[in-house]
Amino acid sequence: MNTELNQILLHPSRLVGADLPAWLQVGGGAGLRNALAHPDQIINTLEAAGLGGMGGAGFPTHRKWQAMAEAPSDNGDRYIVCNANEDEPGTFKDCYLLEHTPHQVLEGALIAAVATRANHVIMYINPHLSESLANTRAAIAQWQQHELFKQIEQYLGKPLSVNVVESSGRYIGGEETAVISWLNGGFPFPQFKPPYPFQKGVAGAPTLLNNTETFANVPHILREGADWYRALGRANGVGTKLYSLSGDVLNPGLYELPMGITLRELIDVYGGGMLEGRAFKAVFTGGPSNTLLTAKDLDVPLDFVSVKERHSSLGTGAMIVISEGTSVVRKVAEYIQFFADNSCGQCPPCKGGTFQLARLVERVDNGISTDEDLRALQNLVNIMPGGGRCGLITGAATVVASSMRVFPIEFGLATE
Ligand code: L3W
Repeated sequence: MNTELNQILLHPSRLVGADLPAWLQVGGGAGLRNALAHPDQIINTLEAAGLGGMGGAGFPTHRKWQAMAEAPSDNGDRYIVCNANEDEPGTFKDCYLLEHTPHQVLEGALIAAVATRANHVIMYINPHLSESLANTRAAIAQWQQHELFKQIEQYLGKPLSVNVVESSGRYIGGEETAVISWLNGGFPFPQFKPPYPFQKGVAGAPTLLNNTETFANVPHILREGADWYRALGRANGVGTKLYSLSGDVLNPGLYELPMGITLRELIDVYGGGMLEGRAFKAVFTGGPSNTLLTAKDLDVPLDFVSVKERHSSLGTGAMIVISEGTSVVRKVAEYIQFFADNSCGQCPPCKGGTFQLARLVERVDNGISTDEDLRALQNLVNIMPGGGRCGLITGAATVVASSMRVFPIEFGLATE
């Protein structure tokens, strides 16, 4: 058996579903107990562990939690939000966690409540994920009957509410300020930052919003310690990462592996290699809104720092592999159409820009693009980045710019 696969979050013994006694038998609850014993040490431990946000940005978790812990609240209310909107192409990890091991996610969110003295926890879940919703609801009810939950309330000096809120099911509803908009009763429109959620979040109160996978790591770090967690990683990575592997590989699927394994190892050892007879061509990273990785990047360690050094991004850990013979233009046309359809429409450069990108890439794919179309595409990808309230516009431009640069012939661009 490969001991590096599914060691922590997806360890088979921990996939117990909504069964709290079973979770407590496999080490569950120990992290929360340690957190309650030394609440002032929680954030330091996360800093020493080097945990980063798993929703795509890799932002240091301890910095976000510290900002939240220090944020004043007018009426004493403070919110934790676990983001399980998960709707981007190629990412399928958060739904798996909530379906198969909801207690570890909830324990992480409860530890966050202790660390930042929050009295509300909201599990924000995509309504399409029916099993995740059902198991999370069942798991919450179980925690609420447990003595550890009462200890948290004693520590806080007030009741702790834990609720599931179904998101709108829209892609854009996963962006953190759009989450806040929805939870405050509006359409999930992203907003300019600052203010960050810790400054003005749900009901105007300080709010800590993390991805589901980020919370799932926390109980283990609090149970086993920061050094243990760091040592699990390779290269610039710490801990483990859930990689959503899809596309032209023999064994697509969800793999928990040391953060920092190479792209080659992920594809060849865990993905079983490329589909028979196919050669590797490129990877869209989740996303898919980043610079493409190509054959020269096969030995890049898949951690936030190393992938950034290649001018791309690890993103959510989604790796969509394509092979020689697969049209990059066709794939890009599909993703850009997705972004155009999902642009919320608040920012004209995004709504118009993604619409034009989709139209032009489709023309390239249909073999009817003109030189003028290609110049328009080039111009758009230059002017669009940063032109909206959220990252959608930048992601869409980045993936087109990158594919034009790496595969100019497929776009009908002359090469030198
Ligand atoms: C405290 C400060 N907190 C920033 C927080 C901020 C946020 C996090 C990351 O991007 C990425 C993007 C997509 N004090 C802070 C602070 N923060 N400064 O840190 O910040 P930012 O702005 O990079 O966050 P973001 O806009 O959430 C996320 C990539 O993820 N992505 C997107 C996935 C989309 C979905 C979806 O919509 N369902 O999952 C995928 O890879 O490209 O790079 O929390 O508040 N001084």
